[in-house]
Amino acid sequence: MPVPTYPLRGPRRTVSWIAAAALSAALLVTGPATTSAVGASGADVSAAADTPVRTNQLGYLPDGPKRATVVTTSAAPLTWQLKNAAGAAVASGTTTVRGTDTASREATQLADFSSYTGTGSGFTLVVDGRSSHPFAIDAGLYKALRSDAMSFFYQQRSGIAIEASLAGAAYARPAGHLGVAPNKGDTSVPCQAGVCDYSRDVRGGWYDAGDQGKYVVNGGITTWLMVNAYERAGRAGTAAALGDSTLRIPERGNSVPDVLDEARWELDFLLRMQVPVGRPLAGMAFHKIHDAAWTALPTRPEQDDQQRELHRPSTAATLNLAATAAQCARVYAPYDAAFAARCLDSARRAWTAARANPSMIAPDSDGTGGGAYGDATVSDEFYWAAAELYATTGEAAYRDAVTGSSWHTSANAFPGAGFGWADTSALGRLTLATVPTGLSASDTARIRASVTAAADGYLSLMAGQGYAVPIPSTAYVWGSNSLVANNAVVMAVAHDLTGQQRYRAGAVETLDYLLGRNTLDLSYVTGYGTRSSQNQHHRFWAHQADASLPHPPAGSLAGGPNSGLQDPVAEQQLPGCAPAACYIDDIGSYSTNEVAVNWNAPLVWLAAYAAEPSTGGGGGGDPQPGAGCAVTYRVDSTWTSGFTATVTVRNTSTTAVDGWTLGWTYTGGQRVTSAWSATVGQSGATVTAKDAGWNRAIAPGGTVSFGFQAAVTGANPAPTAFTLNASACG
Ligand code: 9MR
Ligand code: 9MR
Repeated sequence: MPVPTYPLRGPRRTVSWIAAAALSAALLVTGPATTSAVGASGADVSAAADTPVRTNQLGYLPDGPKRATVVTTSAAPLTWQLKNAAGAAVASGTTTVRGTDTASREATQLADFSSYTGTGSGFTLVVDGRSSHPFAIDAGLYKALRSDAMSFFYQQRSGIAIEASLAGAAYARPAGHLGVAPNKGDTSVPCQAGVCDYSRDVRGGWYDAGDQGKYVVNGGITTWLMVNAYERAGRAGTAAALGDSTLRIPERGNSVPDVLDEARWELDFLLRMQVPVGRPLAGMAFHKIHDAAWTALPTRPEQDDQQRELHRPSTAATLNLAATAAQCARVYAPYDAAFAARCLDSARRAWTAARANPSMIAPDSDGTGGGAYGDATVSDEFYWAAAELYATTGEAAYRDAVTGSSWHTSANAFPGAGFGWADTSALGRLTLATVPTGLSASDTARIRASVTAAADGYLSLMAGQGYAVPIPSTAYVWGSNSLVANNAVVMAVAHDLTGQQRYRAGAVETLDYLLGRNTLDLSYVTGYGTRSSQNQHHRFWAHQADASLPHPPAGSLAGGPNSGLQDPVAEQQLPGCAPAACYIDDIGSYSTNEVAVNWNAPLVWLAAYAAEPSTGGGGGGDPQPGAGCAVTYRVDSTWTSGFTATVTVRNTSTTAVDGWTLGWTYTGGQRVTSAWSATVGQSGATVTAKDAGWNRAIAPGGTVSFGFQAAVTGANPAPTAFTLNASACG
């Protein structure tokens, strides 16, 4: 539903949300696919850091945090200068000494130039005579990444030719694993000996990573994140940016949001992985399908001649299917009711089968020819699946499974290191926090508070580090970049729930780390930044191993530093590395430098989030003399007897606001019951919201948001007018 924006006074009309969203959708696809030669700048990314002034190499959002880390032996603060493309200083200040950073073992200082809100490209930050890489300050910074990070999924598709017109000539390839020799899959795949005596058509889906295995467990979290990005955008009023014809995929123009088309490629595969009715263990999901033996590097998908095999069903895979199929039933219903019904039927059968077979554990030892994805603890997967089934159906049996799970009240539902394919309780929590359910208001409030508490934990982790990374120094494990990104997703949801800018700042600042503000002075996203990863472990994007093959396409996220050094290249090249430095951009280092669907998925989520206007409500633009203020009123979630909403006040004048009171009238009998970030009172139908003190100031062009919960019976009409008592707003 579009978010209405109400201009309060002054000649300037605020851009309506629909127009702004349509504009960003139109800008998303800009002709031919991005095929820009990765590393064409000639930058030698194998070298150590180029500059001690570490920034997000892509750049910064005008209204976002703008911080850089400076590595220096100086014990005293240093002067920083922000220079524009012409080399003129446009801002300056003094760094803050941070001391030694545990994860990188570097002495760091912090330069904060957040107060600069000018825009352009070619900015540099200069400290102590050293210059950062050039970067942009631009509200549209993340639009291309949103589209490229999604294209990664299209290009990972199994069972379909990758078209030059969509991916670029270098990335085109014939379909892999459609039963055409030398492929021995995936249209009729037998089980491993002793598992089943029939074959299944398990074509489609995405290849997991640099290998061409397809794993239900990892497909689950990946699909969930992608579909969640769309469901979340619907609440934020920004879904159009992920709508039809926004991506470079074959389904453009079919009237279904492109992000859902892409996710459906995997969902169709996940449904095929379910043991059919009438067979032993019907309803369970096979854990995975992959080659009998590891293929060599490189191996193009269509040239893989290994036998493909189904591995035994597991409880974890079955619950991943139940969770994502239940989410599918909810989110796809408006676009394809029959598909949604199929998803729900599959989800229910999976749930029932998992309950009947609760301890079919996939072992860590099953790692020949494909990854193991072993997971001995499945209570968190039960919780996640129950949450999705409950949010979709509202049925008591699923509610009881939610409230009866130890994960419903556990303080560890958001793991300190970050959620991941084996730790899925957070996914259940995020759904229950954001999708209206019949849980009591107090239970919902408690779940929401657990999201913001987790986000506050990540913020404090960031504050304690030289590079503001939301993971502890002990969490640089295989795929650490995905833990970093997943924690940023939690902060972004906390922002959605509360409107509090510090959470948005945390999520956005986390992108700085991934895009170059780190000890290696390296962007882990191919093609983004002056120095970026380009030799990730992949059997087709294997340019480093075979010059006739391409590098990974722009928008591919490397797994990131892994202090475990779990491959021969890392073992040989990185002994003694500081945790955050245990990374090498070498195709052989699969434990630090692979790509994977579950790692690119939170990148998609975050890029979509960071690409949208910060209020989620359009408007914005430069402040105009004589203009007043604008108010955005947004209902975030509704349930039978209540709702929560976020109200944003934007100062569109050129004078700072110091203290504000906002009023409106309800026509539907709504009663505000609690509020955050403002003092809200109600007398009859009239509601009055006063700043909370700490947020009394609104800079020119700036915004302040507050939220509240209210009771309602029946219709919930939004207020049609606001009165604002604030100096600059007249
Ligand atoms: O190449 C594989 C990579 O995609 C996986 O992530 C990794 C871990 O499961 O294993 C891979 O590497 C194998 C390599 O290609 C050949 N030697 C055995 C390796 C598995 O231990
Ligand atoms: O992401 C997985 C990581 O958590 C594990 O530690 C690692 C070793 O088991 O495997 C990772 O997943 C790989 C999978 O096994 C095979 N395809 C590539 C995945 C990413 O490296």
